[in-house]
Amino acid sequence: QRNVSVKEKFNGEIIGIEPGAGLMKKTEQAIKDYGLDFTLRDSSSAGMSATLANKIKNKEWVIVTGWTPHWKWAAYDLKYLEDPKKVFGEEEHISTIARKGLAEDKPEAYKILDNFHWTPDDMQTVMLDVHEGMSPDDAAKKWIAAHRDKVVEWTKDVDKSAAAGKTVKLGYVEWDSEIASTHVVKNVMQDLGFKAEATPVDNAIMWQGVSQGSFDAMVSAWLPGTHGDLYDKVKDTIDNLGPNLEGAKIGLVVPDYVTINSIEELK
Ligand code: PBE
Repeated sequence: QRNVSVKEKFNGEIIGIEPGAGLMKKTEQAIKDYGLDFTLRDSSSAGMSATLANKIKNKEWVIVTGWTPHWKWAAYDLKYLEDPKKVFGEEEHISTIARKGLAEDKPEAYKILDNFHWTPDDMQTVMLDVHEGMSPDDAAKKWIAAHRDKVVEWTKDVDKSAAAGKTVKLGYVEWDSEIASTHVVKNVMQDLGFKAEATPVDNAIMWQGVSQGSFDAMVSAWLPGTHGDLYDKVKDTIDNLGPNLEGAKIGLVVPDYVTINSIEELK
């Protein structure tokens, strides 16, 4: 019997997500830099998760474009493939970005955005509830109710009378992690009386929207690597409020039962 190659075990493919994601560009780069004969499949965050679930059910080999924080780490035994060339970078953080002028126009909204800061565990809790069927708003409300101390920190200097009825437009992409963070911030703002809206868009449009002022802010900037190219394009026309979460990561992810450990072994 013929030995099945590593490439064949994975069907020669890597299961991707939305085409505009930073992770997709980094994966194309990894295919080049490591000289891999693999095809990166466009999908969506939900499609990637569905394929991962199916493959794991059948104990088949699969590679997905993956990241942390994400509920999949709580649901399955998974590992990142080592990346000795560091194409996917090392530790990432998620930053909050506002449009220029927001601090002057809506200082109370700006304060909340500037104070917003939580942990990978916090984010994963909200993501898991959404994964298990809760609506993003309900999962956000549940987290807010259970973490009053943090919310009080974020909102401590906010003058409610100045917030009442003011619109705040948040842009985000429908990645599980950003569905979680954006809905938490939106609900915190709504609880204070803001008319906060969260609009899902493509990654490039999210960055452009904040830079051109059609969005007030976003809490979804993965830096320094994942969105580094998008950030460089607009860094002079936005207001970077700094990290809202540390300890994020991106890379190629496989189930634990896959017996290779490094991207090098895909050759
Ligand atoms: N992600 C989740 C995004 C950023 C947040 C890692 C899928 C991306 O690759 O752009």
